[in-house]
Amino acid sequence: MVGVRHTVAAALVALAPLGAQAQEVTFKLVSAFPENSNYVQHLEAWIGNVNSAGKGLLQIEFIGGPKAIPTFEVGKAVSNGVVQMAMSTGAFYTNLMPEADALKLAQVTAAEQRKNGAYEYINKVWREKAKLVYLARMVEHTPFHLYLTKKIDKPDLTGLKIRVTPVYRDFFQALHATVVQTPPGEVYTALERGTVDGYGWPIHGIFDLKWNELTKYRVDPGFYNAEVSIIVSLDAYKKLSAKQREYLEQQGIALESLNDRWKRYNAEETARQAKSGIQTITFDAATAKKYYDMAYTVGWAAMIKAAPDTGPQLKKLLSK
Ligand code: 173
Repeated sequence: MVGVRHTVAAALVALAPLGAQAQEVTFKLVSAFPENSNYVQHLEAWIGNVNSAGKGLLQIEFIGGPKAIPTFEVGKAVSNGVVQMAMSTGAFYTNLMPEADALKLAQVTAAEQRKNGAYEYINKVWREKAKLVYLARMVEHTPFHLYLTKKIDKPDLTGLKIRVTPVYRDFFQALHATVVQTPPGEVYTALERGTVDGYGWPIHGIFDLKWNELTKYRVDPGFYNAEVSIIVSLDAYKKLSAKQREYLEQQGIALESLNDRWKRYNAEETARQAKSGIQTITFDAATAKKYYDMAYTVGWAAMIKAAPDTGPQLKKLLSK
């Protein structure tokens, strides 16, 4: 009799997480970008919303930026479940799979990606290859630029040392730059010491870490589409109840739906750069087009070479 009661009790305990009484779960989240960046401000506002509406269901605990986990190790930490979530860009976790860096090449919006099968395909690849759930894109509508401390008059970076991440590496190398990879947190020092003569970065955010103090020129046009997203450990995600998963996905969509904000912010940041004395370097129309097209040609060629099995499908789904 005692044995039977024991078995019933054990069965009930085992079933509990599946029922409506699932316990509140707290996910630790790390940022691959420094804490004093606009991205982290935007992130913290979102976490506030998630936590206030998610009482008793799901909470996110922000544990910090690259001081907690170095930028280029964040992807691995989420994949392994050391933390359950991160805000990162794909370029920071190409050590898990080359595909991570493909999202910068998107010419269709995140909203469109949810409709045309791209979001689904990204999730298939992210889950199978990196044990990551790709929850939501929180930065788009944002070109990258080349910023310089020295003037150029044509798109030839011969003799220049440029700070990169995987985002820019192949393109700047194709323009004959010597490339040096650093996380965002090391750009200021690299500029200050003259280790680099310039860097790749989106149109926004150069004031966050004071790089404006050391930047003389921005090269136009911009290229690609800066991507910052929320990724989740697949193992941790699988342990959530259906209700918790649904809540997290809903909150991801809510975050993604704010992305038009970047259009306004980018216009403000462009004006702020001009006001602070950063000069723009432009090329004639034909050269500018060649520069811009080359970014995509080189970017997709490198992606398809590194990921021949998935690169072509990513290209099809993300290109216009
Ligand atoms: O560090 C970087 O320059 C980088 O790769 C990146 C990607 C997306 C947004 C901001 C920076």
